[in-house]
Amino acid sequence: MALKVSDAQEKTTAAGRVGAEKLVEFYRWMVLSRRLDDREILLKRQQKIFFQISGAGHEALQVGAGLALKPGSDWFFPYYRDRALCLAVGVTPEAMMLQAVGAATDPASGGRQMPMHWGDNALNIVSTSSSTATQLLHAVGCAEAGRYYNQHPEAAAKHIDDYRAFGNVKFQGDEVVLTCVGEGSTSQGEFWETIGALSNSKLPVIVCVEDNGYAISVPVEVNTPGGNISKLVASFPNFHFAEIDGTDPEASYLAFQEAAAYCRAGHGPAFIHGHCMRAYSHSLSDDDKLYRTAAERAADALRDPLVRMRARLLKEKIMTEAELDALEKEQDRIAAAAAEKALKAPLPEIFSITKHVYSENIDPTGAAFATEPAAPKADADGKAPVARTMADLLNACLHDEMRRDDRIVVFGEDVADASRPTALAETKGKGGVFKLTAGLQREFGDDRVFNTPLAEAAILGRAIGYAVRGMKPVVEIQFFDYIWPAMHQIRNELAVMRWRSNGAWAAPVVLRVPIGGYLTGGSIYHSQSGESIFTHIPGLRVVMPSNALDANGLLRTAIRSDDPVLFLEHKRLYREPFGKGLYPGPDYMIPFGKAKVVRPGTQMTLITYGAVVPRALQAAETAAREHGIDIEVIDLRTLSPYDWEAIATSVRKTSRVLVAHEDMQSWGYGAEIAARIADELFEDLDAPVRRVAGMDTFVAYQPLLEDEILPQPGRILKAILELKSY
Ligand SMILES: Cc1ncc(C[n+]2csc(CCOP(=O)(O)OP(=O)(O)O)c2C)c(N)n1
Ligand SMILES: [Mg+2]
Repeated sequence: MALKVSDAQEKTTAAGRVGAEKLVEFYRWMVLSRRLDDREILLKRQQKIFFQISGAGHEALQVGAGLALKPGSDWFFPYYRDRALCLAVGVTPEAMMLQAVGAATDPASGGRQMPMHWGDNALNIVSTSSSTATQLLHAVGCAEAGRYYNQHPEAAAKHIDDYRAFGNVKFQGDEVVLTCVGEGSTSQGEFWETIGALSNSKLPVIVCVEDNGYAISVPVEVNTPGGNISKLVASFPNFHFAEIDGTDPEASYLAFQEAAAYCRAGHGPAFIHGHCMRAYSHSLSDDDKLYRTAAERAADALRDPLVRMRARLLKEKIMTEAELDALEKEQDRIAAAAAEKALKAPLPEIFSITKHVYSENIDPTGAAFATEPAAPKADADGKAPVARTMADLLNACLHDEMRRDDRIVVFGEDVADASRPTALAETKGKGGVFKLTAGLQREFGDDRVFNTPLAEAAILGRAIGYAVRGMKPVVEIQFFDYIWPAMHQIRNELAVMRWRSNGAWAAPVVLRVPIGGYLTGGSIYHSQSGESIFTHIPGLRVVMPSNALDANGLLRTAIRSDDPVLFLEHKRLYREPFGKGLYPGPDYMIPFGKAKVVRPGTQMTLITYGAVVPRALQAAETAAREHGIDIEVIDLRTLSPYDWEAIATSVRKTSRVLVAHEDMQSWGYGAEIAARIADELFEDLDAPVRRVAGMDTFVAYQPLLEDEILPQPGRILKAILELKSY
């Protein structure tokens, strides 16, 4: 659209630092943004859309940002108010309205997300959630991935035999990542984790705080000690800082230009704090008269960026009243036309609901992931190959896969051999508290294997940022007991990224987590289980091997597949003689959802996984030896998906079922299995489905207590005998 600049422009001497034409362009985008909000508000009142939140009052800051950056080349992790930003970088009014009505053709989410939840592949706008501040960490990972691709362009090549066959990797030498957040959400730990990570790594990320003075009804001084976020962040090294009037589009534009230049030059990140205002309430579900005084609201209204910009264009004789009216009318027409079109768009089909929960491209349960172990090789000195522990074969898998795939990066707490170069040269190196990542940094370098700050949400958030750009982060949470700070990222971001973006974005991260008890002294904070909390999350694969060979094959499947995987490694099994295996070569894979019958039997089915597998086998052997009961023991190996066929086949044969697991019984993993057996195999059962599980408590330090709390072979045997006599 050609810009309409009045002849009056000739007469002005004060068209600002950017020229009259730019000022008019700013105003045009600002008005379009406001008119789209107003149109949505109308539609909401007519009950034609179902939610409305506006960007009113933030337009100047956002237009300045959008026009200063490079659409399709720079990357964007916006906030839910960022309508004007997204318009300025290329999202169409129609696309916005399609989301508001929840149309099938909504390009950001296919009708799955509320309006103002952005996402556009071509424009590098990564799918937005409603969780405030999670997006900041994604921006960090995204910038890290960009830096990595620029230093290793060969890593971007497509490969047909794994997840790299899908998705286009793009990167530009001078790209900048913009992420925005409200001032209230700077209270989140993820904000501070972001500032710390950016400062450390000097990444080209602009963090924009859109400060409208309120977080719903909570004023800024409650969230920000002293009331000014700029003052609080000022001591972080390497940043370019700017605190600006975010109701002035010109000041905003210039500030973003300056920040982008600083980032592109490789000096480090930038922080822009824009003071804007809220022209309307927080959302259409809020009424700010309930918590703001009339005087305050009146004073704020004077700072409305549209009112101020209109006055300026008139005062500086850049546009006449009639020209302004015409411009506004035209934007209103565009908004109305977009709404009209969107209201006629097709709605999503019911059958589409489950699409994109998991990858549509790669099925990790498929035959392509069933390979045979390679024939064992003798050692270099001719000695017969020795069986190796789960820890060894997991470490071997990581080495093999990192050699094969240069998109893999490994990070977490203590996972590097040594962060300091002199220490790396002069010491053996750490390589993880359980040594699972030992030697990876030494072989693959600091940009592929590195320690992170002690911040679990940041590990996950950064991994998501890497993964949306086609990288394969294989990250570690040091102990399952400390996964909880990352839970928000796992539940609301990692698992849902593909579904909420209707398949446009995905985050196939592999998350390795040591889990479980039986440690003698592990106590509450080093012995937790809790897998059922994660199997309850759609979009996430959950794996829990019981032996070295399975661990090796399943980790490889996790890495080569296209879904996020929670890979649970039982600490007690890491170095256990039980379950040692021969190295199966660099291509051994086990499909997900394929259980293993670890002891065939005819009289009872015992379903289990993880560290209960050896305990269940022990109980089964005693049952056979001392009581003549022939038990079939099934190791599920993967918990989501799980092998229903294997369960059903066994239960049809034995008619008696016991489910055993270490995690607590109530609402536990076994409850779902038991319920489904009762539901679908009722006719085949001769007895109720029984469970043996951890007590409904925590794991205690004193071994006497731990032994009682966790299921032991004796308790499993007792349940077997009870069930047999039922
Ligand atoms: C993690 C999280 N907690 C709470 C909410 C509910 N919520 C939505 S917006 C909001 C206030 C955000 O305030 P601010 O960051 O200042 O942004 P603004 O809405 O003012 O633009 C809250 C509490 C949420 N979406 N996410
Ligand atoms: Mg706010």
